[in-house]
Amino acid sequence: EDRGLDQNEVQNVLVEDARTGLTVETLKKAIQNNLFYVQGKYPEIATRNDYYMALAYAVRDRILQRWVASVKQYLQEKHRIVSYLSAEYLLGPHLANNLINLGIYKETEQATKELGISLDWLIEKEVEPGLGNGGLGRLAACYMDSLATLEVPAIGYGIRYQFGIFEQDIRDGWQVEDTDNWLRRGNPWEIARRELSYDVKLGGYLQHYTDRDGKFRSKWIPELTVKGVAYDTPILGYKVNTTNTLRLWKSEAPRSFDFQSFNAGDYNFAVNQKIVCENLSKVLYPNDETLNGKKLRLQQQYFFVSCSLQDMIGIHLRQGEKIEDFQSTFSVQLNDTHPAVAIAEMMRLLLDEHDLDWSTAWRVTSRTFAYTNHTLLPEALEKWDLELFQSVLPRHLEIIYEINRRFLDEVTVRVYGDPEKIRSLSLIGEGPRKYIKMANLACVGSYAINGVAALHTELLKKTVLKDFYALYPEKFSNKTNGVTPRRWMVLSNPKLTELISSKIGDGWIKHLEELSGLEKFADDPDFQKQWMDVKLEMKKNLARKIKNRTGIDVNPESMFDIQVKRIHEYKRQHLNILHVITLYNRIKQNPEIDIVPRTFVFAGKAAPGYKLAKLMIKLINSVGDIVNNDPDVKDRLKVVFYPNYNVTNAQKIYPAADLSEQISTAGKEASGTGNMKLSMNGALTIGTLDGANVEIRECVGEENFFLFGLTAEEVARIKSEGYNPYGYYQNNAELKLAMDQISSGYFSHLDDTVFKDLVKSLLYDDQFLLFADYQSYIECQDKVDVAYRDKVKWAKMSILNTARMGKFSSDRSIQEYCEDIWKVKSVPVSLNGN
Ligand code: GL2
Repeated sequence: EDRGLDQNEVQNVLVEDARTGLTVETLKKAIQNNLFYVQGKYPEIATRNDYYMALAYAVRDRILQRWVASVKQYLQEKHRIVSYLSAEYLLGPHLANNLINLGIYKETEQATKELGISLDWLIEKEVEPGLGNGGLGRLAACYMDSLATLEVPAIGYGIRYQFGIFEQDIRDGWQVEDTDNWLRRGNPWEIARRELSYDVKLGGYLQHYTDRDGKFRSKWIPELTVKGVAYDTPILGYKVNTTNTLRLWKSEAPRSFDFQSFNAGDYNFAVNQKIVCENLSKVLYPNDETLNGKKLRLQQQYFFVSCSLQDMIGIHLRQGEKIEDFQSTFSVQLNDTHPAVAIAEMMRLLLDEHDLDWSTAWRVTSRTFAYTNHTLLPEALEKWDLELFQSVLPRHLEIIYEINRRFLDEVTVRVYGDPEKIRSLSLIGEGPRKYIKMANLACVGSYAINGVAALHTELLKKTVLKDFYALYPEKFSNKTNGVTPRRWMVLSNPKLTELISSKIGDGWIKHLEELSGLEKFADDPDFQKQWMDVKLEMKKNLARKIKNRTGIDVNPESMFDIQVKRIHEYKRQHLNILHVITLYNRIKQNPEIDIVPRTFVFAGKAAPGYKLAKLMIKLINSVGDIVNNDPDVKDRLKVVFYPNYNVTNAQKIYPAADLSEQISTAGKEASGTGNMKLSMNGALTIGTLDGANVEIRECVGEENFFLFGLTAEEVARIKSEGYNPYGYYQNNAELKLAMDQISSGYFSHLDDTVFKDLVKSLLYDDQFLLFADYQSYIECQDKVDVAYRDKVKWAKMSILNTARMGKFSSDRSIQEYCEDIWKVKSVPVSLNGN
C-alpha cells in the first residue's frame, strides 16, 4: 500500500513557517535570508555559488525537519534498522533530486525566477560527490533512495573521501586524470558531527595473557590509533517524510596523539602522524573490479567498518538492549567483500570489548551479516596477503584463524575430508605466500548470500561459490539489481515523465510496474509522435553538449548509439569500435551505400593503471578523428568520446539514446544497471545474454531486443576446448581489414606502434572472445539498421521497452531484500507533533 503523502497532504501537515514552508513565498524568503545570514552577501554582489548555497540551505532546512522527525520516531519505538556497509556511494548531485523528492521543484523554479535567477543555472553549478567507481557505488545510492522511499529505517555507512573518483580529460585522444576536489566550495548537504567519533586501532602486536578468571586473552597493542568523525548526509524518500542517514567517516588524528608527542618535544613526529591518520580517508581507489592489495586500502576498509560497528553497538546499547541481542536492532548488508572484515571486527568487539564468550559472539555475528556478491571476475575477488593483513590487523588475523579452525572442523565431516573441497572452502589460501580470502570470510560469517541478477546468482552457485552453495544452499538467493526511477527518469528526463504521466498518471514514479499502462498506447500514432518528439528534443540537447565539450557536430536525426560505462576489456568497447570501422570501410568501398546515419557516443573512465583500457580510449578517439573528418563519410557516421562520465553527465546522455550497447562477454557482467536506465528511457538494447540483459529481454520481449553472441555456457566450452582468435581473424574479411588498419597505423597517422599491445592481445589471446562474437554482432547491427528505418516500428519498440521495465526499479529490489533477507518493515514518519 502507498502510505506516502501526496503533495497537498504534505503541505497540510507541515508547520508552515518562514523557515520550512513549501510555498513559493516562503522559499523565496528563505533564499533571501540565507543569502544574507549564511553567505553574508546582498543580491548585487552575490555570485552564482552564493545563490546555490542559499538555495541549498533552504532545501536542507526542509529536509532537516523530516530528518529529525525520522530519527525521533526510530528511537522512540523499537524497529529493526537496515545498515548498509559500502566502501562506495556514487550519489550524484543532490539539489535537483531533493527538490523532486520534497515535491517542490515547480515552486522552487518559480521562487528563483522571481528573484531573477534561473534554477537550471544553479543546478548546473553543483559539483557531484563522486564517492564511487561505477555500478557498485551507484547501486548503493539507488538503494538508499529506495529504502527512504519505502519508509524503511536505514543507515548507510561509508567513507567520506576527500577526493572522489578522478576527473577525466582527453588530451590528444588519451585519458588524463585530474584530482576531484569536490569539497573545495564546501558541502551544504552534510552535517559534521564533530562530537561523534570513534577510535580505530591499526598495526602493532598482540600480548597474550591469562586473566583472573583463567581465561586466555589477547591484548592488542596498536602502532597507531586514528579517529573517525561522522559526517551525516540526509537521504530523503520520494514524497514521504522518511529521511534516512548516510554516515560517512572522515579520518583524523586523535587529539591525545599530538598532545603526547608535543609534550615529548617531538613536534615533527606529531605532525607526521597527523598526516598518516588523515590519509586513511584521503582518496577513493579508482580501480573498478580489480583488487590491488594495497595496505592503505585495507586500512580504509577496516577504518570505516570499525567506526560503523562501534556506532551501531552504541545505538543498540543506548536503546537499553543487551549486547547479545544486537541482531534484533541491526541487519548489516555487506556491499561486496570490501567491508567483509566487519565479520572479524564484530567478533573482536564482542570478545575483547564486550566480554562475550566465543560461541555467543559467533551466534550474534553470524545472524547479523548478509553478503552481496557483485562479480565473478577472478581479478576482483579480494585476497589479502597474510603478512600484510597481519601487519595491519594482528588481532583480526588471530580471530580469522579461529573462525577458520572451527569452520573446517565442522565441514571436514560433511565433505568426508575431501582435501580439494577443504582447500577451496578454507579462509586461508596456500601458495608461495599465504593469503586471506575475503569472499570465504563473508560466506562463513553471513546468514544470507546473494547475487545481483538471475544468471549471475546461478553462475555463483556453479562456479566461484559452489562449495559454499553445497554446504549452505538455504543461504543463497538472487536479488536482481534495480535503479531509482526518481533520478533516472523524473530528474533526468522531465519531458518523458510529463508525457507518461499525462497518459497514466504519476503513480508509476513509486510503483514502476504501472508503466505497463503505456502498452495500450504503443500503436497510437499521436502518442508515438509525442514519444519520438521527446526523444528528438533530448538528442538535440545532447548534441549541443557534445558540441560544447568536444567541438564535434552531430546530427540529432541520426541514430544515437550509446555505450557509457567504465572502460573494461570485458565490457568490449573495442567490439563496438570494430563495428564502427566495419561501417566506415563499407562506405569507403562503396561511397554511395545506403546506410543508417549513426552517432556513436562512448563515455567512461579507465582505471589509471589499466593500460589496455586506456589504449581502448585512445583507439576510440583515433577512429573518431578519421571517421568524423573523412569527406566520403558525408557525416553519416560520427564517433564521440564524451569526457568525464559521471552521474551528472549520465543524466544528460541516457534520455538521448536510441540504442543501448550492452555487449559484454556472456558470464562476465554480473548485472549491469546502465542497461536498465537506458531501456527505461526508451532505448532499445543490443546485447548478449549476460547479467540483467537476460531478464530485461524476458520483460521487454525478444522481438524488442537485439540479441547476439555466445551464451555463457558456450563461452566456457569454447575456452575449455582451446580458443583460437587468429583463425577467426584470418577467415573474416571485414574483421581482418579492420584489425589490419588498426595495427598498420591507419587511424594513428601511420604510427604502427600505438595500438600494438591491444592488437596483440586480440589476435593471440582475446580472453573476452571479441572475434568469436564479431560476425554475430555485425549481423545483429545490420538488423538494428533495418528496424530503425521503420520509424513506426521503432517508436513502438521504444515505448514497449519503457512500458515493460517495471521490474527494474530499485524499489522492487529493496522490497525483496526487506522481505527475504533483512526482515524489516516500513515505519511511516509523521511530522505532527515534531
Ligand atoms: C559491479 C558489476 O560489475 C555490475 O555488473 C553490477 O551491476 C554492479 C552492481 O551490482 O556491481 N561489480 C563491481 O565490482 N562493480 C560493478 O559495477 N564495480
